[in-house]
Amino acid sequence: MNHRSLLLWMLFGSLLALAVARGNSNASLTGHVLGDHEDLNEIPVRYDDTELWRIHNISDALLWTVPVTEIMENKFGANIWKENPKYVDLSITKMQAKAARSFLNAHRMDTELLARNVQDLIDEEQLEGIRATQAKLGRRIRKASNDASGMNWNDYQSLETIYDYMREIRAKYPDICRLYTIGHTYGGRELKVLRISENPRDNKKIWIDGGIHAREWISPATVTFILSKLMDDWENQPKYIRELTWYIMPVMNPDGYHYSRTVNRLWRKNRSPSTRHANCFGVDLNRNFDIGWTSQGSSKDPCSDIYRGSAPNSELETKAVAEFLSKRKYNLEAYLTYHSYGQLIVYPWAFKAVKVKDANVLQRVANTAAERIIQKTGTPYKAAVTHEVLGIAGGGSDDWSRGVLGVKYVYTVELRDRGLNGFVLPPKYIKDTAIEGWTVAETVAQAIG
Ligand code: 0X9
Ligand code: ZN
Repeated sequence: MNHRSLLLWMLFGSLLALAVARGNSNASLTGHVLGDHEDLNEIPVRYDDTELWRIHNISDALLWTVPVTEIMENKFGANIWKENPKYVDLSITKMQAKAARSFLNAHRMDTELLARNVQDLIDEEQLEGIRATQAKLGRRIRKASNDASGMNWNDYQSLETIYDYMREIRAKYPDICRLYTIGHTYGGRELKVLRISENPRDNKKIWIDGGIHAREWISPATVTFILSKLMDDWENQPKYIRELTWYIMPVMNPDGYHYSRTVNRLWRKNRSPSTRHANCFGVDLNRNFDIGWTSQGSSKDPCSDIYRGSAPNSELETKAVAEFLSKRKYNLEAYLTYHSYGQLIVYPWAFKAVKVKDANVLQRVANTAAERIIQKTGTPYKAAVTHEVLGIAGGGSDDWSRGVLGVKYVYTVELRDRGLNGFVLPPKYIKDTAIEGWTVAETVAQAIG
């Protein structure tokens, strides 16, 4: 066998091992039976011959009421990655590219090519993760590490590893931890929240979630990292951290997360079926909360990536979180939700073009977080009111926690990057990005005081 084919075989072997590792079914998590549409029957979606574009100057087109994203989605089969008042990022097949480009040119919009082949981004992400994990395994054999869950931040982790890690933390610190199953998903997976508290009755509370959107893998990685930062050295944490009750939910959308890891890397929504369209699945959980639900920025179409659902709280995930938090709104001072991408720290409102009345306080705390991030990792984050930088959208968890529960410090953090890799952020950036997420949590905890 020559050198080249040996390399190819090694690559094939690695990918096979990964497929087995990543496909580790979640059935063992709850003993649930997989639904008939679920991943066991599905062939993984590939993004060969798919480009990543940024479309500039969309504001003129929107003024002329040309619904750019809708047209790109429905007419040219594009997958919208990011939409804001300045630009739209999307992936589109090479086959559709020519027609789409002439449509955009006709409406005076420019396209910038961000990546030539999305599948390459996905493959590189996978390979890098495998290599990093193997390097760690090598070290582990020598060091005989005792972390049972196998949790680490060299690569993105499965739902099973994340849940095992939560159990491990609970087992290590039983006096201050409580692990809740706050509900189940359509696919039967558990919705898990870990509470950390020395005084649950009197402490002020902070809630942190991740993984609302399936493909934003850096989000659960960051939220689990926040958990590790808290717990690895709990006794030596400053008072303003130890005197809070922390609620941590790393994955609000476990069905979507698992689906994104096994079938379609770019999946965004949950996986509940639609009664209207046999072939369309999923609701955008960040459009399903009961605030400004019918406002702009979400869709009535079950096939859309920003489908708002059949009613507010129609989804099991939304309902479980809303019920859990509504019962605990007393002393709830902060609601932090981690997404990607864009490097933004944004605060309400999103459902209307108005700022909350204490916007200056929220802006100040967010600025402090952004300054500290620059000092730590050198990454620029922009702090702003949501509707200004991301456009108007109803049904978001952030607006709901402020508008319905009255939480003061409400932030959505859009983690790295700014579009170079988008959702497919190479694993080598996980740790620094997670430090950035942790810095926001630390700064908000300090502001609560
Ligand atoms: O659109 C979203 O839900 C978030 N952006 S993402 O690209 N991660 O999907 C931003 C959420 C901001 N808040 C609300 N729209 N309420
Ligand atoms: Zn998101």
